[in-house]
Amino acid sequence: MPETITERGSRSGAEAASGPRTDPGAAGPAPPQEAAFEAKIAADERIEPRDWMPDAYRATLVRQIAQHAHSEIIGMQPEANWLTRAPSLRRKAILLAKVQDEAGHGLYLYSAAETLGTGRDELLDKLHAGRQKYSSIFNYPTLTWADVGAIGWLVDGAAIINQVPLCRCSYGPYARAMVRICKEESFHQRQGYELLHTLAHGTPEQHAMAQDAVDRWWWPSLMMFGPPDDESAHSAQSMAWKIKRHSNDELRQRFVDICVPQAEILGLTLPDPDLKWNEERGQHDFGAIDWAEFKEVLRGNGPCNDQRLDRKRRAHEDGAWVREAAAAYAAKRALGAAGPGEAAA
Ligand code: FAQ
Repeated sequence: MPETITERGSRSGAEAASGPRTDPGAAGPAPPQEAAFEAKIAADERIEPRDWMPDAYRATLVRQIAQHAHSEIIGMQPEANWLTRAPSLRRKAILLAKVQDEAGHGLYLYSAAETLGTGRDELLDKLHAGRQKYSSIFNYPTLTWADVGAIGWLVDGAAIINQVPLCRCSYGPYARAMVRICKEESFHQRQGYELLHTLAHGTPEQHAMAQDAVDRWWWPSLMMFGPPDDESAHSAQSMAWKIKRHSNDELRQRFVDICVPQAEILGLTLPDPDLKWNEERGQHDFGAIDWAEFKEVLRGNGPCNDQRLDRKRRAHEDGAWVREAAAAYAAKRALGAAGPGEAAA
């Protein structure tokens, strides 16, 4: 359990108003602690769990961190689908390590959410009830072995672009968790790229399999960055609070610009006839994203939404005995620690 956070960002005790409110949803005069909070944000200092923070800042972090944690855990499923069918012992060992890393990322992130006073059980209950989101990308199927490569190259690649700036997030525990996560994501991206490179330079059938995987994962990867800026409900406030450092469209553009030369080296084509270098902008233009598809996936109607959540719920139920055993063991140890002569084994 996290330590109790005694001083919540409640506005009920607000007395002294000083300066404009930075929390647009907040009513009434600013509480005295708000100025200190804003000064820290302005000075690029970290907000830590015991610091006062506005309720909306806390809620935004819990929402984003929970969605992020759930994505890491649900994101284990598409690749785990290929663990028993990896083409060699080496590939299997690499994939096992990667899938286990994703589980670790989920755990760091649930811990970061706990520092905000929200327990892991509560977040998991919300996920299982369909009341919290996870990334749209994990609702697509992994049809061939090449999909493991495409996920590493594109999905982990997109995750890195999105998450490196989160290492500078204003909330300390989230920012610190992201440092290690990003290092591991870099290895994941490299393994996907190397896998795809091997296939793309193999037999014509292997090349075709790699191309097919890239054709299917390219557009959903662009959707990972979230809705366009003019439809992004949270971006403006999250950027003002320095939770997000860049807008969804900025990061999406950065991803496209990085992928184009990498695709050339792979010898694969990105499935977008409108993709071309724009000399004036110094960036690539790219085609229209199918936002109707994105919205459908978010509504639960993607190709694998039901399967992913069913499997997650089942795994949670199947693991109940582990949680019970761990709790019983912890209670036994606590009892042992409480009095002499009690066995702690
Ligand atoms: N999928 O106002 P915005 C990974 C929702 S980890 C589903 O722009 P925001 C590692 C958004 O929640 C991948 N929902 O929101 C890995 C909001 O809904 P709400 C996950 C999405 O928060 C690799 C609404 O749309 N990464 O891949 C998506 O400012 C391989 C409005 O959107 C993170 O979570 C989406 N793609 O910006 C694991 C990174 N996009 O809450 C295994 C941290 C948006 O109002 C294998 N998160 N929504 O109901 C972020 O950076 C941000 O939360 C964004 C969205 C950029 C995702």
